[in-house]
Amino acid sequence: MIYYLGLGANLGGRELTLRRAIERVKKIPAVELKRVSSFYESEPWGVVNQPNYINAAIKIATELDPLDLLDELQRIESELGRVRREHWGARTIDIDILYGAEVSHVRLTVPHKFLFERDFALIPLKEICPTLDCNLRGDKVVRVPGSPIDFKLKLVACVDKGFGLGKGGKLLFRIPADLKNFRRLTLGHAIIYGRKTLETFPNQKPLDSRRNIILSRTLDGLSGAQVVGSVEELFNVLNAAEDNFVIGGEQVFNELIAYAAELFLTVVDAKAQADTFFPNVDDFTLTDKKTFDGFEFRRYTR
Ligand code: A4P
Ligand code: MG
Repeated sequence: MIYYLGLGANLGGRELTLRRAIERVKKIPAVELKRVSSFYESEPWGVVNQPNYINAAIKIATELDPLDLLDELQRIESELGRVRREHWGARTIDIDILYGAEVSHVRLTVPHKFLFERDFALIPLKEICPTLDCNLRGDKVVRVPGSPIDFKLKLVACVDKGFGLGKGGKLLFRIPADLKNFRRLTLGHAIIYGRKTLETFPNQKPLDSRRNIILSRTLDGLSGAQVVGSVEELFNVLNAAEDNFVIGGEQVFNELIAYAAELFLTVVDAKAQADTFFPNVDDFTLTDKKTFDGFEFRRYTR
């Protein structure tokens, strides 16, 4: 089942709270985070004497019963709220189920009962659900920086026909034209990868002429690379003005694909015995394809 959630914060570090809430939704078992909107600022709707809000929408796929999903979202609200209550004395995050399979229950109504009266909810929702049919009221809702999608992450991988990535800690293929293309794409930019991918590099050393960022909970530090222990930390060190390439492996792709703007896939016309796979790309559109003998370069965008 697909659901679109609306998030809002109006106290404290609003952008950070939203990013944390999104990461927590991503970690709910049986929930797959598919897509994240930009962040938008607006004046409080329906209430006065409150600071401005920042709102966002996210798309998830889940097998959870919608009431169990609501329980999980309320748990996240109280976890993030509880930390803040000491400082601010108020709840600082709202997570509503905006849209998706219809629900009519005393605890839950989907679509959200005020969805179509609130531009602050509709504008981010429409960004990630372009087929939504709605009329805006013309309220002032301004796109602001701070969303993880601002980093325009680009995922790069070489896969087989079944989107297999590797086997036994090694890449499936070493195609000179693909390696050349990878170098051309990433040179001079930031590359983000996991510890297992580091181990596939020559001498297990960071790659030259690129800003190397390793996402790892276990690695302490490494010369020639910056190690970050979480996605939250990654977003604190990334620069939205830079090109940020995510280069693997499976776990890192799974962590970051929902935040990605583009995918660059080399698809080899062969079927290998892979044990790691690139995530599902259903939420992207194939926008460019160049076919060569035995492989093709594909570019997907949102
Ligand atoms: N509930 C029923 N349907 C839903 C649904 N689709 N999603 C029930 C989530 N919850 C749903 O919500 C109260 C009860 O609604 C829940 O226990 C659930 O069983 P709550 O979040 O505990 O309380 P609340 O925040 O007072 O209600 P609500 O409706 O979420 O608040 P609002 O209406 O979202 O108001 N202005 C701007 N610009 N941006 C904002 O984000 N937000 C609010 C909060 C006011 N003004 C705003 C914004
Ligand atoms: Mg709510």
